[in-house]
Amino acid sequence: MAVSAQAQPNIALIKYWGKRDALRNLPAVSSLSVTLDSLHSRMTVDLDESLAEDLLEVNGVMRPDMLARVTRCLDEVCGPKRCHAHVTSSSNFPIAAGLASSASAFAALVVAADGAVAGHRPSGELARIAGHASGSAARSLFGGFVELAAGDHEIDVRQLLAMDEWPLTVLVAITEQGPKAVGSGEAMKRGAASSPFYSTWVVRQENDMATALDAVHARDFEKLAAVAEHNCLKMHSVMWTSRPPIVYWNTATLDCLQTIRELQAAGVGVFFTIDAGPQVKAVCLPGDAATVRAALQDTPGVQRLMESRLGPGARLLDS
Ligand code: 2P0
Repeated sequence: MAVSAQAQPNIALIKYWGKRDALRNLPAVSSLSVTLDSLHSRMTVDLDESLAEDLLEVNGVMRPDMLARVTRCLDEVCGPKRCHAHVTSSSNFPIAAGLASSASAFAALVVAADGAVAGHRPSGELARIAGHASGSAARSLFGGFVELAAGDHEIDVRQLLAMDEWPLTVLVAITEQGPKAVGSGEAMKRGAASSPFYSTWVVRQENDMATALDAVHARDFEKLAAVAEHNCLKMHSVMWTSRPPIVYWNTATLDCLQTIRELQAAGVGVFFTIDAGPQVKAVCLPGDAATVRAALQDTPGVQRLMESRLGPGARLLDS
């Protein structure tokens, strides 16, 4: 029987960048994110005894090149003796472009696969399994504000606030639609091996996490804004100082930052964050979202804007 699940991407406000253990895909640092609502990935897992191999279809196209990670993840959820699966995936936003498509895809995959074997695992356990496939996917198992605590041997993921406990709006300014030149796994490896800032990045992360956790619990937007922007720029400093350097930004990325600085100076409740890609995410107080939207729409190089409230975690869909 085919089982389907849906998950939304999450946007890290305190970033995951670097691995403690590449084999088990354990993050070097803790992270904090918000799960989105209107962007989503849907995954259907059909375990089928008549299949001779796993099949993966992404947005209507067979993708054998993306199959290995999916197969490993299915083995972990369903056990190595499972029959082969036909996996169908669709997303309503560009994939591999710094919009956390692997987060929503693998979060949806573990939930659908667990449903296919009636595993009934708790979300925390599914988060760990999703994290082995893609570090950020672990956070999309939960909605609202999510903390991922990186331990020496495992991760612990939990919801800090549900989506309606501190409603915020996220605007995503798309400045380039194509897939990125360097994947984040390779970029993290390069940063750890060659950036002189990497060790400082890792050491300082717990301070940023503590500040952000305080800000979230106090619903202190300005405090969260300051630490999130600082953390984002530190992560990009590690990328820029990697050898060879990794610069995901384009001129429109910088223009968006300038727009957000001008809005902040005018008292608008907004801050930016940028992931492994050129898109700018503007996190806004809901009452200010229309003003931010208008300003970003007028910013040169912005091709498209997507808007989302905070959303729930990964879940099964009725089949
Ligand atoms: C994050 N990113 O915290 C950071 C910020 C991108 C920039 O997690 O290698 O695709 O699969 O564990 O989860 C993107 O990395 O990396 C990411 P893998 P993933 O959202």
